[in-house]
Amino acid sequence: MSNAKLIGPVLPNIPWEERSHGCDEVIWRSARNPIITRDAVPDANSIFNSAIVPFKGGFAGIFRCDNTARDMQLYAGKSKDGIKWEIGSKRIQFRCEDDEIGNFVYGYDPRVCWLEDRYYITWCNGYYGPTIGVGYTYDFKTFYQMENAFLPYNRNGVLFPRKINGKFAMLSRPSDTGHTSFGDIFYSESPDMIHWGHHRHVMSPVGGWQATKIGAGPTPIETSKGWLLIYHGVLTSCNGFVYSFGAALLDIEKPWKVIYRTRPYLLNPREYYECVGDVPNVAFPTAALYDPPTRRIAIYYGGADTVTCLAFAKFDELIDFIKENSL
Ligand code: BMA
Repeated sequence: MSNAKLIGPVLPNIPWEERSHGCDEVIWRSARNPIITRDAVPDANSIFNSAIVPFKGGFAGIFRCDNTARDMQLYAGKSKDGIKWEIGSKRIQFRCEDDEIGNFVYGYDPRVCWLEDRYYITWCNGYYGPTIGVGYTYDFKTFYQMENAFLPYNRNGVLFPRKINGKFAMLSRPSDTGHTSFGDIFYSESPDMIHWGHHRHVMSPVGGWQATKIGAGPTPIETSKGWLLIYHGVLTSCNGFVYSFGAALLDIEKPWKVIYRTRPYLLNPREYYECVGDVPNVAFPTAALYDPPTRRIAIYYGGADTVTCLAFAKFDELIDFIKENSL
C-alpha cells in the first residue's frame, strides 16, 4: 500500500471493471473498448481525445469530434454511467466578448476541470496556429470563451483543479505549427485565468517511449504525496510517431518539481483500436475519474485518433509502480 491520501470528492458510480483473469497490467483496458465510435454523432469521422467529468450524479464530456469534412471540433455530451454517451449533434458555439478570439477556426484535444465554481475547458485552439483556448460552462449547455492562455504555438493545456499558492495553474507544451517533433511540459500561473506567467520547466523527453515529446494528459489528481500526472510520451519509429502514456508525481506546492516519473510506459498502443485508425499507434489520455474511498481510477484515452477508450487502475498499485519504476 502506498499510504498516500487521494484527495477529492467521492464518486461511487465511477465506471469500473475488475482486471480480467491473468492480466497483470497496472493499467488495464475496458472489455467494452472502444466505448465511443464515430456512430455516436451524425457526420462524424472520429470521436477521440475527449474529456469527461462527474456532473449532476452522472457524467458530462467535451468530445473531440472531427467531421466528415475533417473539421476539428468540440462537442458536448452527457452520460449516466460514463460509458454510454449522448453527444450533441452540433459543435459547441462558445460565447465570446471578443470577436477576434471567438472566431472559430478549429478546436481539438479538450480537457475539462472543475475549479472553484465552474467547469473550465481548455483545448488546442486555432489562432494563427495552435494555441491554448480557455472557456467555461456551468451546465454544459451554454459555453463561454475567454482569452487564449498563450501565444501560438502551444498544445496540451491542462489546468490544475485548484489554485496553487493563490494562483490558477496550468501545464502546457509549447510546439510548432505542424506535427511537432519536440516538446517539454511547462508550468504557468495566473491571477485571473487571463494573464499567464511564472513559467517553469517541468519535464523533457528522455528516451524510449517518451523520446520525442511529452504532454500532460488528464487534470492532475491531488494526493498527499504530490500531484499524480498521467502524461503521454511519443517515440519516433521508422514508421512514424507512437503515442503511449506513463505517469509522474509532481510536488504539491511547486508542481514544476518532479518527484517520480515512470521509466516504462503504463499503456502503449497494442489493441487493434489503438493501432489501426486515422493515425495508427496512438493511445492519448485526456481525462481521469477517481473515487477516494475505493481508490479506483478510470482513465479516458483516444485510440488511433479515431475512437474513445477507457482503462482502469487502482490508485495504490499505480503509485507503487511509479515509485518503483521511476527514472
Ligand atoms: C497530436 C494531436 C493529437 C493526436 C496526436 C496523434 O499532435 O494532434 O490530437 O492524437 O497528435 O496524431
